[in-house]
Amino acid sequence: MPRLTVAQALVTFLARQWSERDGVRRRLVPACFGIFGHGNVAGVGEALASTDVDLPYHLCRTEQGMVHTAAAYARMTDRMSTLACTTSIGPGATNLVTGAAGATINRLPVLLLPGDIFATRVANPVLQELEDPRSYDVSVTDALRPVSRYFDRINRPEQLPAALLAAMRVLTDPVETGAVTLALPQDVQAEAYDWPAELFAERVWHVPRPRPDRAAVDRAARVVTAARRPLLVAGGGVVYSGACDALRRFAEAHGVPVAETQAGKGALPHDHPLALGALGVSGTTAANTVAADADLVIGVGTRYSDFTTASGTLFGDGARFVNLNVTGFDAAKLSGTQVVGDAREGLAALDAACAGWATAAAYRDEVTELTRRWTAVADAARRSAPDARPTQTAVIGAVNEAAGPRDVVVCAAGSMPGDLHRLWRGVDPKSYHVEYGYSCMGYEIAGGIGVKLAAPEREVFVLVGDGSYLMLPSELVTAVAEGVKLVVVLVDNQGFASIGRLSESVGAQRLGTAYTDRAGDPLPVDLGANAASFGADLIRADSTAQLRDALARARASERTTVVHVRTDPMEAGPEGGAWWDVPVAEVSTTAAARAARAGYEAGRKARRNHLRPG
Ligand SMILES: Cc1ncc(C[n+]2csc(CCOP(=O)(O)OP(=O)(O)O)c2C)c(N)n1
Ligand SMILES: [Mg+2]
Repeated sequence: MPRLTVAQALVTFLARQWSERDGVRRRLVPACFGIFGHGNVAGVGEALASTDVDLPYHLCRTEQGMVHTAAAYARMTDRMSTLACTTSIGPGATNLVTGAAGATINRLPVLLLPGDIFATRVANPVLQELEDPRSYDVSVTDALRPVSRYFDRINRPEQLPAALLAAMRVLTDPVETGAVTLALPQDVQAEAYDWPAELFAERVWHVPRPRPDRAAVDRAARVVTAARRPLLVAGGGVVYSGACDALRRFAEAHGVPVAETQAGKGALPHDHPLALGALGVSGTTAANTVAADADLVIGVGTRYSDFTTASGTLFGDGARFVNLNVTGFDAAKLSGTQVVGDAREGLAALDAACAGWATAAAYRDEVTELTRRWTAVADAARRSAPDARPTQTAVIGAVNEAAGPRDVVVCAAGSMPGDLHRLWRGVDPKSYHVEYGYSCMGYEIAGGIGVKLAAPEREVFVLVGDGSYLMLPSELVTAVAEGVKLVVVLVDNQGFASIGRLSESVGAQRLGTAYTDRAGDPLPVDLGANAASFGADLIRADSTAQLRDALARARASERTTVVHVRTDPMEAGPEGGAWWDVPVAEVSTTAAARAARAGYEAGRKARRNHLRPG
């Protein structure tokens, strides 16, 4: 019966957890990120310092950032591995909420270990305690409940073993995974207990590949083989399941074109004859045209966000849906025929059940022609003259060309995710890492750290807007301190190009979307100098030729390098013509808003119910 504190037991346990799928074993929680305060320094902090186990500690600069880092790490490992995040009580704990929501929405495992107020309550109110007059049972960590897929508060040592097992199960369950929170009252963390030795045995969490029900596959095959204009929508689940080869086999055997969501991008190599590329609001004309006329949508591993369905306007009234998803919750969407199971297993089963069926050559020729037309548009957008200031889409073209096929591009918010979705060309799904479930400004650098830690052999290009940079630049210091090499391309357009454009389209007149002083003049702010002051190497690029040179140097360097490039916020890249539902003021004193409202009402008429029984 080893006698350890709760925190020492926790750390010892975590160092002995493994995940396994397809015979590949890896550490489930190989490292811990954190920031210490009075709520965890004597508990988890002491345990990490004194316990002789393999659980390296990394100091981050913001709690939100470390959750993004953990989520990115999990995404990069196809959810087989994640990082633990330890915080103090109070603001350290609540700083986790945004990252936790992002992880849960993106269905990515992260393990959060916030400190909490005394379980004994003898010292309360402690520094940073909420003090809810209705109940002393409430603490700020309760804010993590709705954004956690498992939440527990360890009020007694005896509660720890069952909570740990439950936490590991949720982290490794593809159906339930997301943020897992174990709130740790600061007195309990330091309390000693005689633990059963079995708690610390090595444990392997087998990540299942649930096979879909035979009858469900047969039902789906009947729907699929009746289709003439099918479209397969590949979501993130295809990538996490390692189903890209199965997807390609299915598409080729049956002549089904494939469009991709943000998380599914790269499921097929960009130059595959059946690859339509990006779908939806951030999609291409090719994918969106095929979607509009599709009589069947086969959604694989997608949650059908509004960006994918163009807020319910993308697919026609006559479209039927077959949804293959590991979660019944997603499979049931749009009233689809449900196939609940692992994407790889499900695609193989559906492939066999559809044997002998294929689309007509004329349909595939249409796909080829639409793709050819979009590619010409994209080619033009990805270029700009060598001595000219690059457009944002030319920045993307330059980064894409500077990056090797296995290098990774990371982005999350602003106008770049849409341009990237449409214009980035990759052959490896792991080379495209755009967080677009939560589209959280500030994810970029922190996420880049997680990507690089999970795949140190790859170069990581973080594309970050000036707005997103200002939200969480501090994680650049973490990258420098931890020796995690990033190439950060800081695309500075002096404000919010994305929201500026959106603001104009809804009649809000770009209010508050440009970084200027009260008089409307440019600010004396130098973000490049800011990055250099954090210890990153800085290269400024004022022309496309300089940008190409800067990217090559940054890639070759061993140090984190920021390439600072200025762009024009009024320049927009080519779009795919899909609608997005952002409700416009129903009454307004301005003509701009009234005109926008008329456009909005016309737009929403195209929304379909998609209630036809699957
Ligand atoms: C944390 C957070 N706050 C607000 C938003 C809403 N939002 C989306 S994009 C954006 C502006 C992003 O600015 P920048 O990074 O400079 O990119 P740009 O739009 O200029 O391309 C804002 C405010 C968000 N996505 N995340
Ligand atoms: Mg900007």
